[in-house]
Amino acid sequence: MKQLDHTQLQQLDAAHHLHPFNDNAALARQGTRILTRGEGVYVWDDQGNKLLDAFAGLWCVNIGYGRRELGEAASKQMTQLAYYNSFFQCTTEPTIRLAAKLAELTPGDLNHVFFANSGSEANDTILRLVRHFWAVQGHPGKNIVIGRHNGYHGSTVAGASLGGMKAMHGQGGLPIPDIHHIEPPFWFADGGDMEPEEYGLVAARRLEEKILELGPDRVAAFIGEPIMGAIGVWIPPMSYWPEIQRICRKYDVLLIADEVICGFGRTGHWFASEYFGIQPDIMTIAKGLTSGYIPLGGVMFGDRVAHVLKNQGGELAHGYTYSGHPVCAAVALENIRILEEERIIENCRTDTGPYLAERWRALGDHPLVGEVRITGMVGALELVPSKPERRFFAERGKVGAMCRDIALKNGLILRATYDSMLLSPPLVITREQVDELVDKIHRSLDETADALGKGRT
Ligand code: PXG
Repeated sequence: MKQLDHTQLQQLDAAHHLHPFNDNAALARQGTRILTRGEGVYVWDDQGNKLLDAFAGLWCVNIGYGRRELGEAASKQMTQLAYYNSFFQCTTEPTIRLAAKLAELTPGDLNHVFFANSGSEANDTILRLVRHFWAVQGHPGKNIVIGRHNGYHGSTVAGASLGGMKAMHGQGGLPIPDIHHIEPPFWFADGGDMEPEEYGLVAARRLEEKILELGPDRVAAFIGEPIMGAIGVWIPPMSYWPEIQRICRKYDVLLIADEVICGFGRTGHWFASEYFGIQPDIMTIAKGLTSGYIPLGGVMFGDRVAHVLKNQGGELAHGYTYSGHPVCAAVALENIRILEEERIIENCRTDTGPYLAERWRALGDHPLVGEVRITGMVGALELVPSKPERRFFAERGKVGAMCRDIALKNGLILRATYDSMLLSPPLVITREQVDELVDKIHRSLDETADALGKGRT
């Protein structure tokens, strides 16, 4: 292969590659960053910069970069049987083993999996199959799914429709019919004078109002991220999810937890549903399932839904060429083995997570930080114009982008949504690396404050 230097690669990228979630014209002018290697919590770019990835790629590299075992598992399976489908009365051993393992790991009676290749696809599967679930039982009109404004459930037609991102709805004529949205729980902006726990109940009861408005015989399911990730790590009060569950049960509405970000340890528990004390009927999984080493997503179904789909639905007219891909399944099994044997999630819950939380919370003293949010290893800092008011900057997103760029210059990858600085490091981060991360963000906050002419700590 011909050698290409940095500039040549950037030029080819600008000429031929449309990047997701980017202003592609601006990116082409600026030139994309080219990552070359990863080890633990660090990645390197082709300019030799070493960066602490406080975002685990895109919320997914839970076991950290550079684990040879996953490459070896993929290589072994590719050599033995690179592909076979799960259509036509067939499947493969890793696929079966993974299905059984997921049934064991996920809470309650989520004992059945349908494999997809991403979180978006998994949510497309859910939209079709929950409607099918009600239709085959004689309720074709019970087909509305309720999501939340500012929720994120992926970029496909169903995923983006279930999500509540206005900018996404604006591209492609979404949402599709029979999807409705309620306001999400975000105490910082919406809680007023209420205590967070009281506010959690108020926010959850918006679901009841919406169900009654639409009619319980029309509402098939409610979908939500246990913690809303992409919009800015909005962590609901503990009162929220149990109340949502109570309402779903009362009106026989299926409860769908989209655990694409939260699943596989992000909160210090295998699944956030356990942390919040709920038992969903359906769960979306992806990202941490393979720690991002290979694409894989899936839908976990509880016994009730799965039994109807199996016994009353006839042929399931749904599936992807790569549903249950043996190489992806082999990598997922190896990823789960590492998570279990190295007690990564347990360690995060009992040691490194609490340490990170303590150091992260201390950043709340900074004059720019109006709210600190964190659970396990997912968190955010809400940057504000003036404390202690809970108010956004007039021009939203400018300061967040500034802080993100300064952090990058300081060797730290952070994501900004508007002016929320988001945290989601690999779960294997050590205490020393937590110190490095927090020191770097502290310095970046100071430099951002300097640039804005504000005080520093
Ligand atoms: N559900 C949730 C909760 C997600 O966070 C998806 C579904 C879709 O998964 P796939 O694998 O199809 O991407 C996601 C993905 C961001 C960002 O800007 C977040 C995601 C994807 C892209 C960008 O934070 N999450």
